Amino acid sequence: MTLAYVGLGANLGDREGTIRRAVELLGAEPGIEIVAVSALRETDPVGYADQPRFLNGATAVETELPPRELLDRLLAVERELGRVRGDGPRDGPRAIDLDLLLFGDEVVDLPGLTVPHPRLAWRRFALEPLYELDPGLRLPDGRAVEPWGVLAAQAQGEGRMTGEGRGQNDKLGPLGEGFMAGHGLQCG
Ligand code: PH2
Ligand code: MG
Ligand code: MG
Repeated sequence: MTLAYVGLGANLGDREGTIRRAVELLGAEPGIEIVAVSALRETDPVGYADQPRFLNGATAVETELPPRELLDRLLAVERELGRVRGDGPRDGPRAIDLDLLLFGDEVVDLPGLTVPHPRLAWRRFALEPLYELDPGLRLPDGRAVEPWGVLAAQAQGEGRMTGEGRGQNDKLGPLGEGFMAGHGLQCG
């Protein structure tokens, strides 16, 4: 069994209703058990600004499935709830978005599936609910999942525009004390 974390997001239609339904459907899948669901919060769109505000959260799931199959289940639930891929801009509006953020302490690098999620460390809307679910949570490389690192990154001008995880920043999140210390900042 693996404890995995799935990011929950929506910015079209009945956002909360769709997210709640997604968690229900996920928990009804064989081999997936919902352990906890974070609070849902309103967040400003990141990456593609000209769209409605999101509702974001995260859920912790226990699963027997390998990561690829868990991802397939996430995509199936997205489809069942009306998500159509391939239309609209990248990072644009969506009725439901289920992202595999963490899969135990495994590092996964497969075509179409990178875990930890490559942009996790830059996304406060994903880090905050993870931190809420487990303030002691760590990435496979040992860094703590602490949302305030992102704030520091944005203050350094590395956030929204260039730090969204594209290119050079893909594997370099601003997480944790190491980052904070490296930027002359203190946690707390
Ligand atoms: N998801 C994106 C792009 N931008 N911004 C917020 N606030 N929340 C999201 O879930 C989100 C986003 C791509 O999946
Ligand atoms: Mg997403
Ligand atoms: Mg997604």
